[in-house]
Amino acid sequence: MFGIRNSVLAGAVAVAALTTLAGPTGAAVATSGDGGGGKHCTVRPNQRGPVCFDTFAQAIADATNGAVRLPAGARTVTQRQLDAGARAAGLGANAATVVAVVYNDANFGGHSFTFVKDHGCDGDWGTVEFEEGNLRYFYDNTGFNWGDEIGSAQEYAGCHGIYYENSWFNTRKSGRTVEGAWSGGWMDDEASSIRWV
Ligand SMILES: [Ca+2]
Ligand SMILES: [Ca+2]
Repeated sequence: MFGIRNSVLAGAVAVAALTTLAGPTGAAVATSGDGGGGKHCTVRPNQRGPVCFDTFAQAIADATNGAVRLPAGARTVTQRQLDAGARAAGLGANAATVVAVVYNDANFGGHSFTFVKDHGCDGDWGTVEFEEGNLRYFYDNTGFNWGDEIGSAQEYAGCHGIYYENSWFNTRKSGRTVEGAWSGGWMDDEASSIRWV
């Protein structure tokens, strides 16, 4: 995969729509941000911890090694945008792959966290591709942590999320789950662990 890490890609500020650039060589540029104060984070498989940005567009640019540039105010990304960016950048199947984005508000607002893995899911819900056992471990630059905070979620790369009310996928006692992309409802501010199958 491409070795550019921690690039702050701010080209999206000047882009009115999804733009696919020739390569993932975006230069680091400071931006004015949206006042988010680093509440849009991502973590790639080769990173020890999350990196956070002022805007969701910046987080997606980092998550995709600069391949996907969203409008500065974007709050969501589509699989089509991710695929187009990867194709234009010549990224292969083993490139960083966005598998899910979670938001702390319903309808994809507020803080966001973009989960990036080195491949997608296989379409077999009987096998677990990835899991996060305790969302409380995920912080952003504002001190916010994701335990009992997710309000909506999107999924990508063939992954199907199972969101657990309790940590470590515990469904005993009252522990419940919700599956697939979701927004609001009874799991709002309840999810403590996730598996992607
Ligand atoms: Ca699977
Ligand atoms: Ca919980």
